Amino acid sequence: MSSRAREPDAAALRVDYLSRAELKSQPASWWRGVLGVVPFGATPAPRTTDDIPLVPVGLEVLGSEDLACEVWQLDAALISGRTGEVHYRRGSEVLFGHVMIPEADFEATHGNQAEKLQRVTARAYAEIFAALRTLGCPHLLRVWNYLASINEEDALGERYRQFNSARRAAFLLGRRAVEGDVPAACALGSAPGSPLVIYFLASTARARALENPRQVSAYRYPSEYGPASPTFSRAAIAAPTVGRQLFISGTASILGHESVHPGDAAAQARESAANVAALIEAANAASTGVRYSAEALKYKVYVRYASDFAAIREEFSRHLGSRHPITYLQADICRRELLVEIEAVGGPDRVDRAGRP
Ligand code: 3EB
Repeated sequence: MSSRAREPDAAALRVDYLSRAELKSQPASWWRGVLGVVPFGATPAPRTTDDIPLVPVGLEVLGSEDLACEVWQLDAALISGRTGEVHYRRGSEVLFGHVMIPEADFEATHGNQAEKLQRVTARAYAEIFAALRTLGCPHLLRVWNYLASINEEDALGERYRQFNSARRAAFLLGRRAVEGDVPAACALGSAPGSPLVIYFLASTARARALENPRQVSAYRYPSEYGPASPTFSRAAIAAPTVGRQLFISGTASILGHESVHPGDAAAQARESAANVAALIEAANAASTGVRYSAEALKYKVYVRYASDFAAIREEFSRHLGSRHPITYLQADICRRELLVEIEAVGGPDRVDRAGRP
């Protein structure tokens, strides 16, 4: 027996992608259930009531702006607040938060000017971990990282690699795992001079981390990709109390640990879609009583060059299904040869009664 319903005891966390016009037309009663809004695109951010987090990532939208605003919602009584640098809004089991710190705040007064990305990253993660401790919501489920000029090199090396060193050190300092039980994540490049922006979902219950059998775990990447491995899992399944949503991390054209199909955006999109399929299969193998499918997920795609947008969209329409919401954004990907990256989130599309506790 199965039904389309969510589990009856779960406060349903969900995401929707709306246009600015749709956002503007919502009544106050709707806004009460909003955890946070991430408005992509160049036009001015929509006004939210003052206490709903609005995350200014600042990436450009490619194609239609109909799905430009990412809106996280929870069917529960929500409260907002700020602790340290973290703005948040939460229900009893789930918290949405963000930090935004300009690198200019960390202009070295002495020593190496290039250290500022590492210092700002250390500070942002220390703020997040302190907030999660204070708020009693310790388990990071999903983290979105946006940093300026991600592929630029300075005296300390490529900025993404510097970010990885600082992120891993911050996890260790916060007494957190750096392998295995680590959050799903993505890390994308924003425009030069943009602040470091991190937003995240955390919960009172531990998520289940998943890896992709087609890829080496990112936390075990060899040192040719930088002195410290990235700290993220390939996907995470939220606890039953949150609704068992599947969060697929930023997923690119990587097999093993190597980038494949350099210079071919369409082939990279196909390989990324195959990696997403492998993760859905891994999620189903790890779950009893629920079933995930590509059709029930919502997607965000990051495209390095706008000139590849049409070819990439064509591939994802074919491999994921054209009926499904995909928001396309222009962003730099964390390895220079990668032209596209895709992430996904969604609840199980089938809950078997037998699987319920
Ligand atoms: C990769 O698989 C591509 O550093 O948080 C994907 C997802 C990527 C997350 C991160 C990086 C991150 O290595 C890049």
